[in-house]
Amino acid sequence: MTSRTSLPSWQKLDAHAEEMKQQHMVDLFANDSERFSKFSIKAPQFLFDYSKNLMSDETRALLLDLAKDCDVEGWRSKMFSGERINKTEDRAVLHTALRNRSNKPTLVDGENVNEDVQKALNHVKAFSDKVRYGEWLGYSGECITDVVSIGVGGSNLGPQMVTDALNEYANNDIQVHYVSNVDGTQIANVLRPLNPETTLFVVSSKTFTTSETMTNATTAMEWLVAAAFDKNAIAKHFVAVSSNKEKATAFGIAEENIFDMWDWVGGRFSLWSTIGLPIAIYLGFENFVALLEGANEMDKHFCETPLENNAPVIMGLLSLWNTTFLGSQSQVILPYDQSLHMLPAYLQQAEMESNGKSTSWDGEAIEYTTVPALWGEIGINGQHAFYQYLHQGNTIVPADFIGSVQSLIPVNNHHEILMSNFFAQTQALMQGVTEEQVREELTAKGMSPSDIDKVAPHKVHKGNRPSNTILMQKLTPKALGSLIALYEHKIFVQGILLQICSFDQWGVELGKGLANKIQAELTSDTVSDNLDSSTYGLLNYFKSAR
Ligand code: G6Q
Repeated sequence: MTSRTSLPSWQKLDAHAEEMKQQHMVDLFANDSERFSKFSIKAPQFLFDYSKNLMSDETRALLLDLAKDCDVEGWRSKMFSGERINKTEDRAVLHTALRNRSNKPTLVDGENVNEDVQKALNHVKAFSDKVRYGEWLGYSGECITDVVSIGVGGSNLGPQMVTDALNEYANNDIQVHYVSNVDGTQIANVLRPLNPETTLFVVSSKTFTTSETMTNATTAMEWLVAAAFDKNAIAKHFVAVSSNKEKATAFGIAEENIFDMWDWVGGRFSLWSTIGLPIAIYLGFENFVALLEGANEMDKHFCETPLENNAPVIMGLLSLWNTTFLGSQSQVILPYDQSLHMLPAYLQQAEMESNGKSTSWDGEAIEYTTVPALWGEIGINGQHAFYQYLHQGNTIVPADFIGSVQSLIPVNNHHEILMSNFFAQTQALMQGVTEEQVREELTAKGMSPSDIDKVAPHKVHKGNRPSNTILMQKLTPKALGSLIALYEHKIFVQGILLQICSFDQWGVELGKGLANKIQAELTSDTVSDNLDSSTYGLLNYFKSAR
């Protein structure tokens, strides 16, 4: 395999990065009045401004050369046409087929999957309508008032993030709750106020073997049967979403209550599939479809827009630029929107599980830094906490600021205040505050020169800290669909540039097996002495302190 580092475009970027490290964004803005219009894109559902990055016309041209050298466009066609680009698991990657709104066939091994997708969507519509309109009855003939979605990782984060974000669009006749943690505290707290007669469980697990989910589902079944005094109640209160029908039926879920899923949908890309059932129940099928439509608009933008105006392509390239070439180690996601409070956690999984790897798709060790650690928080809360680090820490953390022109719930002048902070922060991170400015300000306040000498160095902000700004009109199901798809495609582009198989997750699989061995140690009388001394000591302590 030819390493990316041997590409002329990569080598030019390497040398160019050294030059750019000497530049300040303040000068780049001062020398180019067109910078904003040059480095911003009107994408479906939002404006994407990337002008506050340490880049020039030359940087962008070189990055686009790299995208061409890496054949991003060719790989994109392979993904959309159903080629098995998930090489290590030998699978196609077709979450885009789930939101395909055209009749264009999508072929997997020569079979058009559109029909299966439509069938599954019809199933979601019929079932969610029944539950919402009070036609699905529990064992005592009562309508459903609460849905508990049991699942973890990709079978949890997407639906929970979306239902939280779009809460305003629900009519709230039915509440949706989530149980992902095997810590009994969570399920106990969720079940405590609920009435078994009016509670429906959706067990979401692509494999139907994930022990945390199976444990929670078993506890939920016991809770239901203890109240109903009848195992037949399970069929009225349990449905499953899984690609493993056999395991789901063996678990006790009635076959007609199993929603199909396919191996060509990765867990972290699956909210568009039947995994989105809790979304459809909570928000209504029309809103679920609007979410799919928004994502489909982004798919079209990604496929049809030239690379230089293609938002996910530019985002993927900038991530590589900031991380691999300029040396940033982490990236922060800052939504200025209360409803998007789960977005950082969602994107953390999407990006880090996809590209947090150090082996290339040909099985060779990767010699360059791949993706940054992703983290984040609601912007305003972050401002009063970790922004200190963003402004003055001695590592640079590129930031994505996400906000809306219109508030979801306008209250007095809250939105102006919120968004003033939003714009001011991106500006301050870019511009910084020079020592001269600090001295001027303190002098104007009447501070003595000796006091100014003491405090001035602490008030200097170097600036030159990159950020992207994503500005939606308003957080709607369509806009959210488009925003999520933007990040999905950014992650895809990153993977191609880095030569990473973005669609496997061996590090997560490792964790799934590890705990079983320890669980056996916890339930046996003694601890085996072939463990390392730390694990041996900890297990013994835990067992004797119980
Ligand atoms: C996602 C990952 C992982 C997975 C969970 C749950 O891409 O593979 O987060 O979704 O481990 O797996 P199941 O859906 O099989 O229970």
